Amino acid sequence: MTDLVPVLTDTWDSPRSWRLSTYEKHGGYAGLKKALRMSPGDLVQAVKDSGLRGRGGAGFPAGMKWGFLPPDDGGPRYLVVNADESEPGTCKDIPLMMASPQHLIEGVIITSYAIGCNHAFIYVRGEVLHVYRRLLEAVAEARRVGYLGTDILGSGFDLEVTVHAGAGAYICGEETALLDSLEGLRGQPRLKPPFPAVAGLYARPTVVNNVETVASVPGIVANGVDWFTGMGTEKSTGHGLFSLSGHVTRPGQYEAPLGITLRELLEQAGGMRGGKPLKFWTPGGSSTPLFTAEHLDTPLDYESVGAAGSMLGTRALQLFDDTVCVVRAVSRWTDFYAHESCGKCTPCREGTYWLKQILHRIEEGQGQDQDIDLLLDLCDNILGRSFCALGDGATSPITSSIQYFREEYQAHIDGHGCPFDPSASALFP
Ligand code: L3W
Ligand code: SF4
Repeated sequence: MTDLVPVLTDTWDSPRSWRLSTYEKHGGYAGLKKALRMSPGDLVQAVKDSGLRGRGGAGFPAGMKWGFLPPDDGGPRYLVVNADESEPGTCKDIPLMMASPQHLIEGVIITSYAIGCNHAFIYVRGEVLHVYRRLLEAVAEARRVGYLGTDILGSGFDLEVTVHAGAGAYICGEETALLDSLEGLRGQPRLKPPFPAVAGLYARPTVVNNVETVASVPGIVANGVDWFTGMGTEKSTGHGLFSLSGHVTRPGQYEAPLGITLRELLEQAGGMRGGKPLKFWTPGGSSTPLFTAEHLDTPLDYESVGAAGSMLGTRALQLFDDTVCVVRAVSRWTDFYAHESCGKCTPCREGTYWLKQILHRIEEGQGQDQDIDLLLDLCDNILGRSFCALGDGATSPITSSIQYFREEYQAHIDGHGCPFDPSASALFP
């Protein structure tokens, strides 16, 4: 049995957990004090050695990304924290910023020091004004005691942090669309390369990292690389937030070493709600191919989930019992992708709209015999041909649900409508 490891979540149950004083009482800012005695190069090397991988979905090694920055040319370089959490089911960064914003702020200061940045940005999803306000307050608290501003703790290092609220578009979580949005442009992905590490915000070298990635840095510095690599697996090291939602007895955040299984997490979360059987689930939000009950023992690390045909993504585990119609669930997600498609490229702009129309007609009992293959053909023409990951992600729930539940699609077509009782499930009514 793998135990939970409260690292980022260690203060969440404390009264006024978001206060700097609470964070410091639990050992907060020990990492920064240690980091400022190290050289920036040694810090980058420590994060490389820790194996910390990006917690925003792609799992790219964080230290390697930092190491991609070109040598200092005297001009500015930036850290941009991607706090635009919007992936369906993904709900880890927002609770983290609400419950313990200083974890993130300390991570921002250490990361900025390591990469030579004097102005960092936190780009927060537009709809979550409460998070925006909490971060503004946390930045002000950190500044009051000298963790931000000029000559931080007498080190000679200066840092300003700007918290920026977006306007509420899923595409602005794509790192280059986020940068365009931050520059005041319409948020649409840029062609890569150049990657942000080379030409990012205002065309300057920029590290874009997810909230949880940056918040994991203080622990690595304070406790050491061996502490971090002692958790997880050889290639998926450390701890991570697993967000359980849907038909589960105790939904919420479960912080555990990477490589834990859903079966083990479910034991902590009181099992499936009402003891009903698990029908399907997402390992990392709706952009990752669905899993079924046969994957309950798949270790939730990048390699094992990949080998089983999906992606670890954001570890947003959405669980659905057998009252849920998979066509309806997939159709709802497809509505989301069609709505959020930024319109820049044809396969995604047109394709997601077509997918949505076909799924709606299947749901409404007007599906045609060739529709299942038509969906697969459309997905085949979107996957790998879209400009960014949004188009690819839109195909994942469709192709995987047809792989596991083709007969359920066929039943909608043969029976001229949905065979499920929509009132039986509280989800996707
Ligand atoms: C410099 C190179 N940098 C790669 C950097 C790149 C980026 C990172 C990962 O998609 C995934 C997507 C969604 N020189 C580099 C380099 N980089 N090669 O590494 O890049 P990439 O292209 O692998 O992924 P991405 O575009 O960042 C993110 C998946 O996440 N996802 C979405 C989650 C949504 C949220 C949310 O709402 N918060 O996280 C869920 O699974 O499908 O595969 O920084 O610059 N040679
Ligand atoms: Fe925009 Fe979709 Fe193309 Fe991405 S894949 S650039 S979201 S239209």
